[in-house]
Amino acid sequence: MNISTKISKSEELIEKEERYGAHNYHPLPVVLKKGKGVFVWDVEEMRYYDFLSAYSAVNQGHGHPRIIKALKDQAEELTLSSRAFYNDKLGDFEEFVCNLFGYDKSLIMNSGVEAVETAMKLCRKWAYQIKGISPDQAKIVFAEGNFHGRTISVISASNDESARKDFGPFVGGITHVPYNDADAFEALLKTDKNIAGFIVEPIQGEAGVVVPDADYLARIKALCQAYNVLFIADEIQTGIARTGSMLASYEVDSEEKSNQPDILILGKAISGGVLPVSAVLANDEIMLTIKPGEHGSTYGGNPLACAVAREAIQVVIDENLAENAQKLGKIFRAGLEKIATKTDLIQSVRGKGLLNAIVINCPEESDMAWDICMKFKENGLLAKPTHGNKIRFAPPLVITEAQIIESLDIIERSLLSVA
Ligand code: IF1
Repeated sequence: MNISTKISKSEELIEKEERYGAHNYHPLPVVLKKGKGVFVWDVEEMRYYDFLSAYSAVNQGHGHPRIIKALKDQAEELTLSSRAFYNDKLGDFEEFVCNLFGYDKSLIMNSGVEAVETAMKLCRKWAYQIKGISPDQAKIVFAEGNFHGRTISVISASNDESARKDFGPFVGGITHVPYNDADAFEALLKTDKNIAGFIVEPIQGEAGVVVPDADYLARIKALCQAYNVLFIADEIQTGIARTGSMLASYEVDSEEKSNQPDILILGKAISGGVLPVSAVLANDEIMLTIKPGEHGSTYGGNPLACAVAREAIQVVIDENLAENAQKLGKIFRAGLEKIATKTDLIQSVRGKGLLNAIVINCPEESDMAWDICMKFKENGLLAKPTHGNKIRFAPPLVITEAQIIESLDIIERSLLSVA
């Protein structure tokens, strides 16, 4: 027998990535080749429920026919113009997102971290040109435990050692306050006149789905207004219906838009997991501080991205995915709570809409959460541990009630079999 026939296709492909790819990830050992709706298939044709949704980028489900059609149609016409010229899709998309989210202007980029970086640059421009902070003195506040991406400037705002170690020196003008502590933020504002903005996730994703107090964002917004500081929400992970409403920070279709950030950052699901598209939204006073030639990106605002993202957001609206996430999220958390009564493995259940997590009853360094995810995989469901002992559950928002029930059954069987 030929020795190579003993190695599965998955093993072969995993070895290849190991051999030729940088070792900057530690993936679960499953090699995916196809996705449709809430399901993905590996190269051995095994089908799984996708409970990661590419970190909440695939809210509309894999291979959504309308988004794929938009991709194909636009690919036949024009994919990239650069911003040296106008293209016929950018203005339509900008108008659409400005009207939907309630801002004067939008700035379209590619990856999420680029949008965060854009927001930081905007915040600094505004600080010097409008607020009147002395040159190079502006500070941006971040919450402890944040995750906003991987560039040097953005990891400068991280306090996660694994994201920072040996990547210094870091960018200055950054200060921290504890998450979900408006008093600490107020104390800082009282003592430091050079604070320009506060960048915060409405729910902390990477930290293991940390949901703040119900009045937290309202207090942050009020403090920002009182001290003339920009309230900047990173909704890259929480936005686009994930947590049961279009955005986690404010109701986009209400008149008041209470808690509306001064700068809104979007990414991931605005393109339904098809290609990287991100967006920063703000009113003129802020956005027009950046002038021609001062910021941009070759692919930012390309017509392919705009056509895809326009359709991907419309799908979320037309299919009532926010409502579905809210309704099924409640059923899902209730199901997890019920499972928690049958095993000691679940320490707590938390989340909002279809962004949820369980905290496993073990130390952060333990392999338990990983072993549980391997068991989920064996039983046909994919999820990934975060921060050691937490497992995030974030299926595509097109999931049905029957599929949620079946997924809960897989989760229960898996947990009871490792217990
Ligand atoms: C990875 C977590 C999720 C984000 C928020 C900006 C970005 C992200 C709130 C940057 C990205 C990702 C990237 C992914 C892991 C991940 C993640 F586990 F780290 F927390 F989603 F849950 N702001 N989140 O969550 O966006 O530049 O990646 O497009 O592989 O690092 P990006």
